[in-house]
Amino acid sequence: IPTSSADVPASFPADFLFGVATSSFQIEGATQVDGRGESIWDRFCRQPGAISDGSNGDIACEHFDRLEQDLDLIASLGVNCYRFSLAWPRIQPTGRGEWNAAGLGFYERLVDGLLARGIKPVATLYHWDLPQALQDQQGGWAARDTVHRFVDYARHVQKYLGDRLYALSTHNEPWCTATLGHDTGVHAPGLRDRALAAQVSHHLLLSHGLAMQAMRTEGGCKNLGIVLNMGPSVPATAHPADIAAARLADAKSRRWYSDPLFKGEYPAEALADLGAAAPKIEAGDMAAMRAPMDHLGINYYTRYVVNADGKPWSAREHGLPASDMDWEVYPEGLTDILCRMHADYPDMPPLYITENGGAFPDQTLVDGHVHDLDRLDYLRTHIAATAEARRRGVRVDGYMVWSLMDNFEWGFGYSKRFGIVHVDYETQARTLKASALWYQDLLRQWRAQG
Ligand code: PNW
Repeated sequence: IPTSSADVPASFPADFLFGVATSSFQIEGATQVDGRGESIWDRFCRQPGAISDGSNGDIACEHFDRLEQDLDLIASLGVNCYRFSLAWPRIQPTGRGEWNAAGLGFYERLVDGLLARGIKPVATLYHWDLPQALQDQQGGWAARDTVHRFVDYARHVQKYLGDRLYALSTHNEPWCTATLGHDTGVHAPGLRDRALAAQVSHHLLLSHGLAMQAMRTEGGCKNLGIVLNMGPSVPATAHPADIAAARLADAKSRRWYSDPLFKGEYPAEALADLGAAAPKIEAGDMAAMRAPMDHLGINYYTRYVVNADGKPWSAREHGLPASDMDWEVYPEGLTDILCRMHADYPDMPPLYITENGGAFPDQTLVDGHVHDLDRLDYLRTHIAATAEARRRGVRVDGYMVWSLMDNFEWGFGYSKRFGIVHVDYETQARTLKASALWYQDLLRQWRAQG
């Protein structure tokens, strides 16, 4: 096992956040326990063909029933923070009205268990598991009323849990909810309508801004923000058409979300591209989205190579290193995107890398160890890329590996493994992979010099 390069631990201050990340639907299971309501992902999984291996989240990693064991597992890694999400339908089964104390109780046990182990809880309110009732009754995020339902939910969590959370983010990757959920249809609720997706993105950003306001007033957690997925969009060739396409792709995916947050406007070229499919915006919406934030979470996996003809670009076909998702392994892209955000938005709060990691096929050897040297190398080079951005003056205050353990990878079911801990889905046994042992060792070295 290659050891961490000596200079990397020295690039991170003693108060840097080093953690691992998960989300509720991907690990919890127990979807019908303690009054949890149905979520749009429970329903989507039952749609034939929606999930490549035909699986669902009913059992997942049984994290709900293995909470104490998993808390010990997290602590054994030596991380100082843990990023997780709360399942809205556990806390409010139908997304309106009645609160389910037993549901919130689970997250209280999780948070208290982290604090008892000296680990900072970093929570996300919405990592895609919308109460199905809101979808059925009003079309979910397509309806403006869902914005207000989310604000109520955010206020409730802030009131009962906020003072115990180190950081609280509203949404995880609103681009995925809007585009994958409502335009390409590969995520729940599985719709394909470009105009609808644009309206959903507007409601997500608005719900973020209004929830920020409500949570400030409520008091509790004072470190509030949002999590966006991004990577550099680069032209496939030097042809002007490809260059223009890459610029537009960047405006439609990254700046569509970050411009409203920090400039109070949508990028003009993206609005022009949408034309009649542009969202309906009411007076005051853009100002609300710009609510001051205390952190911005960035999820980085790869760069995006863009062709003018819109054809998907395969890293593998180009002979480039790629993960099991066919996402190019490109650590420089992380430094680039962090520097780009720093340059674009002078008022930006401190950044956390809230997700970074890779799916790689399982390599279990006879001795029972998982020698995931590809993942180990991915993490090593991306942590070095984070150090490089810091060296160039970008304020990055945290880094969290996606993921703590193998889990339900959305449309791919259990066929893609992102964990630094291996999960045997027959026995639910957890085994630290080589990447986890390496991360443990890196954190040991980093603590030793602090
Ligand atoms: C993120 N894309 O999802 C999510 O936050 C995680 O829940 C997920 O497990 C992880 O990344 C790995 O996929 C994404 O198609 C899903 O560009 C798809 C895309 C990006 C992020």
